This record gives sequence, structure tokens and C-alpha cells, in this order.
Amino acid sequence: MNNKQQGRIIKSMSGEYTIKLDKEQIICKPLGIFRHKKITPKVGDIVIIEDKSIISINKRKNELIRPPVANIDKVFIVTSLIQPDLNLNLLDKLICEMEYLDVNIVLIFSKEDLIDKSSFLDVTSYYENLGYPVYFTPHDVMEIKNEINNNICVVAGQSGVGKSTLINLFDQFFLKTDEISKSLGRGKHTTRHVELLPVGNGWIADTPGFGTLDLDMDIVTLSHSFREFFQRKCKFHGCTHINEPGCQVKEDVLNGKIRKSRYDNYLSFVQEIKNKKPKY
Ligand SMILES: Nc1nc2c(ncn2[C@@H]2O[C@H](COP(=O)(O)OP(=O)(O)OP(=O)(O)O)[C@@H](O)[C@H]2O)c(=O)[nH]1
Ligand SMILES: [Mg+2]
Ligand SMILES: [Zn+2]
Repeated sequence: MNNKQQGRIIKSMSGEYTIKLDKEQIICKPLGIFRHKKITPKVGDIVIIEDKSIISINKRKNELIRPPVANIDKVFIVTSLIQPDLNLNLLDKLICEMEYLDVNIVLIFSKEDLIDKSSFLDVTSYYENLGYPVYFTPHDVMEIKNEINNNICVVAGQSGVGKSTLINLFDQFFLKTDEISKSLGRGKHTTRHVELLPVGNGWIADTPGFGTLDLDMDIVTLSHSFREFFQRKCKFHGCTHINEPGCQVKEDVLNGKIRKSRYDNYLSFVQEIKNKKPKY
């Protein structure tokens, strides 16, 4: 076979890439030139191959560093109501990162079978009112599966929230899941490599959970990734909603139109970003 073909990388393992072509899958290695240029192909990349070599990578519409996945259409952010406890700080952080990457966001609140979800409805409906589709597991598995459509999707969220468990419910993928550590109330990392798994006409990648996440953006960009802040008209153009007079966001936090946890998380992210910036 000597002709060029275009396909998508659906799996990477030890420097070898599985490419999905129209009718077949083929394992390829990248040309040495990529290593010299320090370019690493990623799962999700559209590539041109020739003679079992990746010879070019199409421009990415977006990419995640960790896990390394490119061209993501949709992310399922999984947050557990319990075990581990609801972590709105990490949820808001993940939302910011995904808004920044311009990925469609779907929110999944897991383990509703372990706790009465009625006490969480004020939180979950707040996010729904921001325009994010909200689902609960295990109840809404079929609806979540339908959200995949023909998209390239990833699941993201803290370790132990049930990401692999959810994907296993879509189909028999036999992804490894783990008992969460009861003493710590958080999970162990059980998901290691990255692969796009076929679900209907789309694809989904499981990802390893994490406890922390670095926000790599400036403060104005951060403020824009809070949808309800972006919609407000503050007195100053480019208001960062911290100390500026005539700030509509601060006023709406005080009168309860904006959820206080959202604003508090925003302030904590602002602080993280400021702490990271080198001082000259
Ligand atoms: N009761 C209940 N248990 C769940 C649910 N989802 C997951 N679990 C359990 O939670 C534990 C962790 O689930 P995993 O699917 O391994 O979690 P994960 O998010 O993939 O974790 P990492 O791979 O470490 O990031 C397992 O014991 C699952 O059986 C759920 O909806 N209800
Ligand atoms: Mg997992
Ligand atoms: Zn403001």
C-alpha cells in the first residue's frame, strides 16, 4: 500500500498509534521529523498516513494537555454528590478550562442512588439555568449516551466519581473501576491510558481523575468563562468583578441572583492565577 490516506487517531500506546480509516484500522508510527520538531500526535488528531507512517497532522481545533486528546467536541464533567463529597470548586475549574477550549459542556452528577438528590437541586438547577445540560447517574445513562451523537467526547472529573463506571454502562468496555478508599473519601487513580471508544456514531475517551488542575489563562479570560458574569453589564469595560465600583456581578452576588459559591470559587481562581504569575 503506497497511497496516502486520511484517518483519525483513536488510540496511542508506546509511540504507536491506531488510526481509524473508513473501513479499517491500522497501526502507524509518526515520521521522525515530528520528534525533532517536538510534536506528539494525539488521540483525536486527524492525520495523513502513508506506508504505515503518520506523515502529517491536521490543524487541531483544540487540545487537552492532560489527558492528551485533540479535537474534542464535547466534555462530560462528572461530579459526585457523595463519595467523594460534592466538589464545586473543581467543577467550576473544569467548566472554566472547557469554556476556554470552546468545548460543549455536559454536567453529570453521579451517585444519586446513594443520597437524596432533592437537597442538591438548588445547585444543579443553577448550573442548568446557565445553559449546561444536567444529568444524574445511574438514572440518566441512556440520555447521556444519546448526548454522544457523532461527537468526539471526553469524560473529566475527580478520581472516584464514576467516570469509567459510566462509560462501561454505555457498552461492555470492561474499563477498570475501583472501590473508592472509604477512609479518605476519595478514589484511587485507576484509569491510565487514553483511547477513543466507539459509542453509536461517536467516540468517548475515559480519562484518569485528578485532584488539582492548573488554570492557564489570564484573569479577564477567566471572568469570561463564568457565563453569568460574562452576561452582566458592569460599569467598567473589562471589569474583573473584584474591587471595581459599579460592578453588577458583585451586586448580584449580594442580592442572591449569582450563586455565592460561584463567585467565591472565581475569587480563589483569581488568587491562584496571581500567585502563579512571576513578579518582575
Ligand atoms: N452507588 C454508586 N456507585 C458508583 C456510581 N458510579 C461509580 N460508582 C462506584 O464508585 C467507585 C469509583 O468508580 P470509578 O468508575 O472507578 O471512578 P473513576 O471516576 O473512573 O475514577 P478514576 O479512574 O480513579 O479517575 C467504584 O466503586 C464504582 O462502583 C454510581 O452512580 N452509584
Ligand atoms: Mg476511571
Ligand atoms: Zn464587574
